[in-house]
Amino acid sequence: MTMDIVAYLETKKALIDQHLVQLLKRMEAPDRLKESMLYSVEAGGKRLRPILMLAVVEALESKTEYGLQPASALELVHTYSLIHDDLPAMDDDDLRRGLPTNHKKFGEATAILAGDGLLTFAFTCLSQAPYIDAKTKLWLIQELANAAGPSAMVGGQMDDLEAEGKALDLIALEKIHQKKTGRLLEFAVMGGATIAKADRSTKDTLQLFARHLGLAFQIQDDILDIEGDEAAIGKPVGSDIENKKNTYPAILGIEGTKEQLKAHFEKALDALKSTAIQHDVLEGIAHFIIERHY
Ligand code: GRG
Repeated sequence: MTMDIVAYLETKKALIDQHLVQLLKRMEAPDRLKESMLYSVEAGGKRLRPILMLAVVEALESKTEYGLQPASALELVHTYSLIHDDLPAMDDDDLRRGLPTNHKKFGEATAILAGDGLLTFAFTCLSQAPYIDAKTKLWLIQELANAAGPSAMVGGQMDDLEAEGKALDLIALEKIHQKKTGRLLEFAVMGGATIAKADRSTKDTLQLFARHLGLAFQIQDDILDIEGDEAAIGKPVGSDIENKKNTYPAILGIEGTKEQLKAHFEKALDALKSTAIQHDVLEGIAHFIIERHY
């Protein structure tokens, strides 16, 4: 990974962080709810999804600012999913991003409302996104709702809960991940392509890139659970296995998992390189995703 991509990620993260805080500070809400929503948004995170959206907008030679509000809306949805995923009724986690989880800090009721608030406010932000024409806005609203909703992220979470303790095969596991985490990453890429008004064939190729990248992201997440730095990812190493979760290493072993990671990464890059678009930054982000330690 070159220093250039590290600098790119830092610059874009700062831009998104600033925009997110500005949106939330201007939002009308009871003080405690706002504080709780801001707590999780300001707790950090890599901002991979919004950065990916901005990188696609830029790779297609459109303007960064066109993507900023939709990218922020996407991060709000992601943050809501983390708050709810950490709740006692779900993963029951005490730490997230190295800090106490939202419910540990504010209590369960406020954490549930903070998640609800972030999810709904994301759509307020999207509907008010500047520079975006009405047709594109409608597409973004529909697709973000689909990617986050019962047929994708929320449905994938349900499938995952129901699969706990059962032995899944690779196809079933991939299907869950595609729904649970893949579709939101795919929205980052396809949202960026739609904002930048990419043609059909570029969109189709970018979709292939996004699907392989999404699986590579999830596989790396599973590898980090086994090999990762506990302090950096904020959950005990190996906790997914102890909790009888279905993971790539549980099905394929660690070496098989690494082979799958490589295969999806290479397919993602092949797709990217087959388009005529500027691919250096997107390639750098793909490298970051599979080489990350947190
Ligand atoms: C709606 C309750 C509910 C859940 C949706 C996406 C999801 C299901 C839950 C998130 C929990 C989780 C740990 C999923 C595994 C992969 C993942 C999404 C990791 C976190 O994403 P990163 O690495 O996190 O982008 P940061 O902190 O950088 O934003």
